[in-house]
Amino acid sequence: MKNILFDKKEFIKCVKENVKTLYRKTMAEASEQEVFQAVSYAVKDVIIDNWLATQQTFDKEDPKMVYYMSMEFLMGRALGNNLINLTAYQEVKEALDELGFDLNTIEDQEPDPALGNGGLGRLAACFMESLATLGYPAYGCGIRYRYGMFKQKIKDGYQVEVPDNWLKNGYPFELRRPEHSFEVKFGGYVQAEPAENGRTKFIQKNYQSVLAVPYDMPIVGYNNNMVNTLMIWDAEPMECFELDSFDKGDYRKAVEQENLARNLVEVLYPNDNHIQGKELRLKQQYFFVSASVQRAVARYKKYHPDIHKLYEKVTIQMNDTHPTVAVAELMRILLDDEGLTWDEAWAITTKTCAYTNHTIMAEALEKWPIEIFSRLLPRIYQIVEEINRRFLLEVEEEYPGNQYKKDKMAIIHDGQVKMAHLAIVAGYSVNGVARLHTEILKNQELKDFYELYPEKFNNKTNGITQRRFLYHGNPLLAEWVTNKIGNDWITNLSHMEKLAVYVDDPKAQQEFMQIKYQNKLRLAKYIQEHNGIEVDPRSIFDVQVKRLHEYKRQLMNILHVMYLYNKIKEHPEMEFYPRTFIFGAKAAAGYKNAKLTIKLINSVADVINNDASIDNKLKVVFIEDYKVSNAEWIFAAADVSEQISTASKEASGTGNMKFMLNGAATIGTMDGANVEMAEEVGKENMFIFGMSSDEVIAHEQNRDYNPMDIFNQDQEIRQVLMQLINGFYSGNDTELFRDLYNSLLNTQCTQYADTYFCLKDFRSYAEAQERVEKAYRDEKGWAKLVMLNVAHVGKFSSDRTIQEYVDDIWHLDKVKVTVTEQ
Ligand code: Z2T
Repeated sequence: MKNILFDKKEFIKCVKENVKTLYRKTMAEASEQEVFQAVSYAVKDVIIDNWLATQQTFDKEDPKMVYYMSMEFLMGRALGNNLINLTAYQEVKEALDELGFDLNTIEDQEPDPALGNGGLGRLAACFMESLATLGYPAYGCGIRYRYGMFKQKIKDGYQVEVPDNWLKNGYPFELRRPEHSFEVKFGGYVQAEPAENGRTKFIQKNYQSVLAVPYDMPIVGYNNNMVNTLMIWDAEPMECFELDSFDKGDYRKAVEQENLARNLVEVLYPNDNHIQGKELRLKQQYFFVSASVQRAVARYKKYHPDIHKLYEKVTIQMNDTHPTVAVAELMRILLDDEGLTWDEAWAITTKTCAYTNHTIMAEALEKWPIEIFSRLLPRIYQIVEEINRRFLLEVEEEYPGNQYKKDKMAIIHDGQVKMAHLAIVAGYSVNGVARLHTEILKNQELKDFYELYPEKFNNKTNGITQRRFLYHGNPLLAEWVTNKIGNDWITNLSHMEKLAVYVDDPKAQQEFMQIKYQNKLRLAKYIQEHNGIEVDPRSIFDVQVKRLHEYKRQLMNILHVMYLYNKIKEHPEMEFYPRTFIFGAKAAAGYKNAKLTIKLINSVADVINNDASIDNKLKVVFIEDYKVSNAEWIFAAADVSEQISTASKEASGTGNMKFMLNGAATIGTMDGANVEMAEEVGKENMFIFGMSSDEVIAHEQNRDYNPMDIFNQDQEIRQVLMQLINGFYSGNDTELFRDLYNSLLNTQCTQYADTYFCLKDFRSYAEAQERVEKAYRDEKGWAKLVMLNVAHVGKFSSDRTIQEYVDDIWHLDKVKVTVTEQ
């Protein structure tokens, strides 16, 4: 087996050679960025052999494949994790040491490919990694955005968005594959023409088109030679001579097509759990979906004569409704290109496509105005109309004369195309991402569809990959775990259970907490360097990192900090265990209250961090530019994990699992996957508070909650709220935080005051925080509690999640890859 990584000498030679050919430099002259590139190309060399071998295995064994279609893949840096999965991390570290470079510093040179917003995109990345590690054939399909998630700067306490030009130095782990390009057509009109077989042919005329060119990124499985592919599509202008003959020499159109190609993949929409309904976004969706479905069908046809059995070799998972045009695109290909009848095409499509729902937040449900949809995708719109027409006949049959049902369930209604309805009707599986979330889908949001198609609904509780979030992110703890229980946990996280025997062992407890302390030092240094704030590593690190959204209640967290500060000021003698409240969050650029919450956190930090009178009992830190790479350090250093969404609103959460894996205790509501975490580790080993989802839903339905009652009765809450509008944290500017105050209390300004029940849950939250403090003071008790959390984290590996998708939805077979010299 040729594998330079296992030969230190060869590897060093290869890196030197790369520096020479890429930059005409010696190692001594090369910059860290250049060394990063040289090392990455050396690593890619090894990956390529495994990648080739994997593709050859696919060609030979002809396995079924999943095409995981997602607008977002939040991959994070590749170098470190590729080395880990090649089991070459240690060797390469030593080789670089010999060359006088530190691997961590070299890893730091890699841009953080941030082609996603938050949970949904990071889940897709964890899934790709688990699929490769478990040996399942998979393609990820997405968009190669020129600019990913914006970089966040904090200026004067405000978020400033800076473009993320992640490709500027060239990205070593991608491969352009122009030979797999496809044309994607937009606009124009559809002409019906009689076909030879007596049927009608539908031809799109006077359209504009772009060329979709895939870039492949390798997805390296752990220690198994498997390398799957993430194909992300770039848009290039079609060559002029390929214009419709009618349009030849049409200069204006040629320029338009160039612009279309340039704009299409320019930037990721930076909204998490919210849609803007922009035409360009629909273009992006159809662009990557059409190219991916064309590629899937082409690959199938290369080996299989009978298109009717497509579903035996191809399954398409739609990551939320964003890629739902896939069902209509597949219908179009089967009808128009393959010449099948409607019934034949429908039979295939409904056995091929499956849908995952990630939210019940109303503002995230995709509904496209038919004006935009039909103008941009005229043929696709025709097909959706026909799907809708036939579906409504089915509803009529099931519920004769029930117009109300039809209006509620229609795919096209009220001038809009409802993508979730399309996905459910055309898909063979509908899944939620945590048990509670799936139950809410079945019993509330999608009740009508559940009653019509109960067999389609299933739950797949999310998971995370321990290779990134423990092995790579927390090497000290990873090594400790391996010393205690061996290294089976790397590919089977349920082995963590074996740590349970150590939870009462004083030596093990001490080792565990010492590692936590080291990780806190590492983060404290990062904070010192990036924020200029000195934090005490012995204080409780209480962390909320996630996208900024009102339902996630960062506002409740900071209001509680303000409340604590008031208490400490009023009762300086009071016992109080020093705490560092750490936040990290990006707000969508147009989300006013979210951005104002960031400003509030920074303003509170300014006041509290500079008040010498409180004796460093409280510190508040806002970490700039929260992203996958610094997340790994943050999880490793956390004592307390804030998972405090209004119950029913967080579909699952995945940060919660990453904290648990790294030995933090959760303070949280009974929401999303927190419910299942409590089931695994026991409620007594978490700090649960707040209303249940049933209580929240009841208040929403009865509209019987008035936050003014709390404001009037609770003096301490009232004091905190007044501090939002009396200039206490805003240099006497009483208006700066007025909108936040209004969002909590004023029904004139928002439809419902305190939509997310921050004040309603406040007391229960504060009380849970007191329990946290009390528990933390008991050193042994705390060590035991967090060790129990780690011991019971097994369920939350994305390996388990993927195995469930495979067993219940995809039905894939594992392949084994052996590498021979090429
Ligand atoms: C997103 O990150 C999530 C849901 C969305 O619904 C959109 C985005 Cl960009 C359309 C998150 C959920 O909020 C979170 O609870 C969940 O853990 C994550 O998806 C992965 O399922």
